[in-house]
Amino acid sequence: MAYRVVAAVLVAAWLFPALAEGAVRHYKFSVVMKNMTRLCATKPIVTVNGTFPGPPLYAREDDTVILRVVNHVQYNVTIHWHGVKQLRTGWSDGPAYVTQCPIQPGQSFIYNFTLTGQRGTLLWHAHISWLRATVHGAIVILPKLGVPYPFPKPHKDVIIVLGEWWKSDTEVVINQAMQSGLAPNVSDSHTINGYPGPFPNCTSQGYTLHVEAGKTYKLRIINAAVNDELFFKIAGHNLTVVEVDASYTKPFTTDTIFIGPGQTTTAILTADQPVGKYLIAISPFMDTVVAVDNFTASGFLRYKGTHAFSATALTAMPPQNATPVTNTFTESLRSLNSKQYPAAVPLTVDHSLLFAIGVGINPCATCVNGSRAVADINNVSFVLPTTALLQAHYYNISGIFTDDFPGNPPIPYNYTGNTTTNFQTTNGTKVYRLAFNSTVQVVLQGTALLAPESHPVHLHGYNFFVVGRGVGNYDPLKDPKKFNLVDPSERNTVSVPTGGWTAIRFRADNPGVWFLHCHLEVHTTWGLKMAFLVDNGKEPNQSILPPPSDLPQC
Ligand SMILES: *[C@@H]1O[C@H](CO)[C@@H](O)[C@H](O)[C@H]1NC(C)=O
Ligand SMILES: *[C@@H]1O[C@H](CO)[C@@H](O)[C@H](O)[C@H]1NC(C)=O
Ligand SMILES: *[C@@H]1O[C@H](CO)[C@@H](O)[C@H](O)[C@H]1NC(C)=O
Ligand SMILES: *[C@@H]1O[C@H](CO)[C@@H](O)[C@H](O)[C@H]1NC(C)=O
Ligand SMILES: *[C@@H]1O[C@H](CO)[C@@H](O)[C@H](O)[C@H]1NC(C)=O
Ligand SMILES: *[C@@H]1O[C@H](CO)[C@@H](O)[C@H](O)[C@H]1NC(C)=O
Ligand SMILES: *[C@@H]1O[C@H](CO)[C@@H](O)[C@H](O)[C@H]1NC(C)=O
Ligand SMILES: *[C@@H]1O[C@H](CO)[C@@H](O)[C@H](O)[C@H]1NC(C)=O
Ligand SMILES: *[C@@H]1O[C@H](CO)[C@@H](O)[C@H](O)[C@H]1NC(C)=O
Ligand SMILES: *[C@@H]1O[C@H](CO)[C@@H](O)[C@H](O)[C@H]1NC(C)=O
Ligand SMILES: *[C@@H]1O[C@H](CO)[C@@H](O)[C@H](O)[C@H]1NC(C)=O
Ligand SMILES: *[C@@H]1O[C@H](CO)[C@@H](O)[C@H](O)[C@H]1NC(C)=O
Ligand SMILES: [Cu+2]
Repeated sequence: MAYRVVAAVLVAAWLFPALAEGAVRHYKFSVVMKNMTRLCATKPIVTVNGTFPGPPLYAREDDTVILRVVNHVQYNVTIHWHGVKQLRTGWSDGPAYVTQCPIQPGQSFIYNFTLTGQRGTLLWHAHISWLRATVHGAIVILPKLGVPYPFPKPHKDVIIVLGEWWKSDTEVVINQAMQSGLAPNVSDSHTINGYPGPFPNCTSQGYTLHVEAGKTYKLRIINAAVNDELFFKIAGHNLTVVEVDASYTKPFTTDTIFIGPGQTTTAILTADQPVGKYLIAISPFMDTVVAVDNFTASGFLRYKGTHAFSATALTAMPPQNATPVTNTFTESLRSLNSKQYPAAVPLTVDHSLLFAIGVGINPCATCVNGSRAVADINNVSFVLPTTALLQAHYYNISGIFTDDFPGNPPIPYNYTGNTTTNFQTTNGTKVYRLAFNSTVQVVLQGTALLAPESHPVHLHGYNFFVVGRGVGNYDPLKDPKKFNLVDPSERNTVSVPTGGWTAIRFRADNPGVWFLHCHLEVHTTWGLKMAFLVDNGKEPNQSILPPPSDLPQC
């Protein structure tokens, strides 16, 4: 296995020697307020360059991106390049108070990173408070020049960004919830490339995808929603999934895409149906009692030559609680694992961790019910520091964090049972320390305290392999026997099933401080987050680079 990996790398280097060095791409993102009308109401929103979704970022594998963010709004801002591995460039990762202090009003910061070993679709988004609701956009990583896709090249590339829209200001929504201790209001609609489609009592625009019969389209589908896992469907058409989270997959065909916040799915659409108009729709997945925005956003797939008044072919969305649809989709995902793109799954494990993840309740004298909703990993509700963790680590500043994050729940219990104890969590700013190049397995175990819920968990700085998943409690004796260590899906965000578990593996070969958190923003806000601190290796090219001179200070 190891020999095959080395051989493939050597062959690639021999075939494409002149292309090892990428180009430099310069970008500027201006963060500005913009009045935007949706659902027949207008409000000012934070944007990049005045657009919603924001501008796409295009680059090739091996390119270096030099991207200057200028903050013209009254909020602190940071931007995260979601899924970009940031090898040794943690300073450019973006989560506020983890890898950097915020870019304050009137300030700017240059993000500087190289796209290594990844190709496909990712997303960028603000990573502070709830600004990512409107500050997000696509990242498209094209293959190196001359390197083909491992599938027939489609006629056209199409970016499809899914989002969520609140009529209220989203900063007010989350601030209100943090004061009351209650769950934040759900959004008023979902959006497809910024548009909700028909809305009750509002003639609202919908997104239209124009196609020509006989042609193929590469849909780069991105879930940039704040709190909702979504189903995506196009009436009358199947989709062939070829890549998720900028990793090629074995192609498989489905009529429904299941996609969590922070995830991306690239799928090929063939315009093989009679000329006409077909509904594109997204609806939420929620298989427990938690409130969710139940609005189905819609748009059209429109063939060239469609008559102006032709009827739209409709489609039935899966029921909101369609767990089997999510299982079928998730279990169909496999790494391509070809000679050129091998799946480097760690076969041994240096750190075997069990993270119990869920929501709880803590007392709060000033809150509406005398208590507040919280979320945690292994009973720790993570509290962000006031200096970035990476700076504290790099400059050896003590008192900012401790490196005693628990690798297991402090008191084992029936995680998916109906226990009524253990609701309370502790506060902490704790990291889990890893030696350079050690291998890690994390079993993400959903808990059923309050309500069990599906959590799309995101790791910064790495892709991981999803080696196993199941319902109920993880069984450390039986379940590893069923792990897929050959071609498991490789990604940066995985949906842990409601009342179940997911096992991931990665090799800690990127030094720095790397955030791990639920990508439902409400749970992140409540504390379902932690960080890995990965020490430098011994070789000079195994150390984090020095911080950029314009790194914002707290
Ligand atoms: C954003 O706007 C600035 C001008 O304010 C412009 O220089 C820059 O090229 C724009 N960026 C993109 C990605 O369109
Ligand atoms: C939004 O519209 C309001 C009311 O017309 C106006 O006062 C405000 O300046 C506008 N904001 C922006 C960013 O254009
Ligand atoms: C980007 O980072 C590289 C080192 O990784 C450095 O050589 C280069 O000067 C940086 N560019 C800018 C514009 O900061
Ligand atoms: C949230 O919903 C409650 C109840 O409907 C409402 O009173 C409140 O104004 C809403 N908050 C925001 C920020 O929209
Ligand atoms: C739509 O408008 C009608 C008539 O004004 C009203 O009765 C109905 O409650 C409205 N529906 C919604 C969802 O606002
Ligand atoms: C979609 O795929 C399913 C299962 O392979 C097949 O039964 C169906 O006919 C396909 N539909 C279209 C429109 O190609
Ligand atoms: C969506 O939720 C609202 C409020 O809970 C409810 O009144 C409405 O019937 C729901 N709509 C659908 C389509 O389920
Ligand atoms: C955990 O609780 C569930 C639900 O009550 C129950 O079905 C299961 O048997 C329990 N597991 C253990 C190990 O006690
Ligand atoms: C937990 O579930 C068991 C079996 O379903 C039931 O007998 C018991 O009453 C439940 N306990 C609580 C606290 O709901
Ligand atoms: C935990 O941290 C939160 C801030 O994130 C704070 O409001 C709360 O008082 C803290 N609780 C305790 C027990 O320290
Ligand atoms: C990491 O460890 C693996 C397995 O021991 C080894 O093959 C690899 O060369 C190491 N990588 C680095 C960068 O040290
Ligand atoms: C912006 O960030 C700075 C540095 O962390 C902090 O002192 C300030 O309070 C923040 N401002 C707001 C409005 O949160
Ligand atoms: Cu969550």
